[in-house]
Amino acid sequence: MWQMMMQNLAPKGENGAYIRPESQFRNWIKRQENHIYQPDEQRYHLYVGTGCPWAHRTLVVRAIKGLEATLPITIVKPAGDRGIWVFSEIERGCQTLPELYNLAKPGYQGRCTVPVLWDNQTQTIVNNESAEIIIMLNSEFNQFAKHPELDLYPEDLRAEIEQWNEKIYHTVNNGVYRCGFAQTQLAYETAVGELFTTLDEIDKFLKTNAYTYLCGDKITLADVRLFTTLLRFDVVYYGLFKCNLRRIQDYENLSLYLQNIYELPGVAETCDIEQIKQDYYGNLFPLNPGGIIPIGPELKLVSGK
Ligand SMILES: N[C@@H](CCC(=O)N[C@@H](CS)C(=O)NCC(=O)O)C(=O)O
Repeated sequence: MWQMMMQNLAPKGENGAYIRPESQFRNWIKRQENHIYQPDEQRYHLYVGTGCPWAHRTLVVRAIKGLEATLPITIVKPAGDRGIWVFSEIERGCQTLPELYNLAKPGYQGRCTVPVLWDNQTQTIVNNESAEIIIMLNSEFNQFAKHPELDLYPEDLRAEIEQWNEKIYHTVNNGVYRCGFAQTQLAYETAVGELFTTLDEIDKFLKTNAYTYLCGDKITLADVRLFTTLLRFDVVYYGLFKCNLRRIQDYENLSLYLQNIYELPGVAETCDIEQIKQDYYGNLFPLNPGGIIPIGPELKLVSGK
């Protein structure tokens, strides 16, 4: 029974390793003549879930670029018993996120994930891949942003940023899910090994280079992507996903790094530790059938809401 439930929650390959499905809406908002999706004030809408680290990336970039007035958001809630995201109030005639996906693409069969970048004008989903949404939010809305000067993806650092992204996506962002959703001992041990190899490496790297961020003294999209996973690490992944070789608190440099990003203006407001715990522990039934939410740990570094 556990295997049946896990298969529904987390598709796996032959060796029991978790395989994340590809996001399916991949259009781009561009400042370009005759392009269908032009940036504009309040033309687009962002759907996010508080627990979700991928959606959280978009909230962090929205906050540090100062795009709150330009891009309104709706927070969806997990309906644990059904394994889907639902709205607190009817939204565009829909009660659930799958209904919204169906509005965008009737008969849609894929996973109905957050974040969702919705276009009010054409009434469809522009993009549901966080890695791409944050690139658009960084560069395409500068005429409306409070901080247009802040470039999180500068040309001269792109190769370096992408190098970090590739490693961190596989071993850390998706790595924690590969630990938590593994369906064999070997798949789990492989994922844990890779996860902590990267964390050890980054901790050492920050120290050796006396860097505040992954690419030096300026925050980039690589940091945003790492941040949302690190924030959840000690409270959720360490326990629920069995990523328990070390905590982020045990890493001198990584914990300082996490704290520095948390303290950037606007970022703490996007972090709701209690809700994160609730969303994960309360809704991933096969991993925590009783739905009991642990009260700890006491966080030394991050005093979330
Ligand atoms: N690659 C996607 C992944 C998004 C994702 O997996 N979101 C999860 C929440 S953490 C979700 O909505 N899952 C619902 C489902 O798979 O049915 C992205 O980065 O945007």
